[in-house]
Amino acid sequence: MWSRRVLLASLTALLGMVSVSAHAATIEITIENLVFSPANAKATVGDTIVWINKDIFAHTATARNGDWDVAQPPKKTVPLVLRKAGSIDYYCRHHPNMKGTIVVAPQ
Ligand SMILES: [Cu+2]
Repeated sequence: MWSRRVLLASLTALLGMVSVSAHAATIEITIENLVFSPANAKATVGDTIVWINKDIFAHTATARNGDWDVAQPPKKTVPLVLRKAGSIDYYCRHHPNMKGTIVVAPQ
């Protein structure tokens, strides 16, 4: 039979796992034919954005407010952990017509 202490320890471990997974989502944004898709994404501080560049061109994901500037080599997947909340407009420095927005909610 399980003692109350063992039961409590198991429950705490279980809750810890649940809260970790609830706070660390990964959001994929594909770059294909010079388009970010989806162009509008929602995330929470601590989440990871993963850009998947399917093009044969180099791109960037450059925040207009200067928060981040992420190089996107051709045919590569590049992650970024979001550290600050806000509505962040970004674009590609090589192709300024490429635009996206990530709305980052506080944790
Ligand atoms: Cu580009």
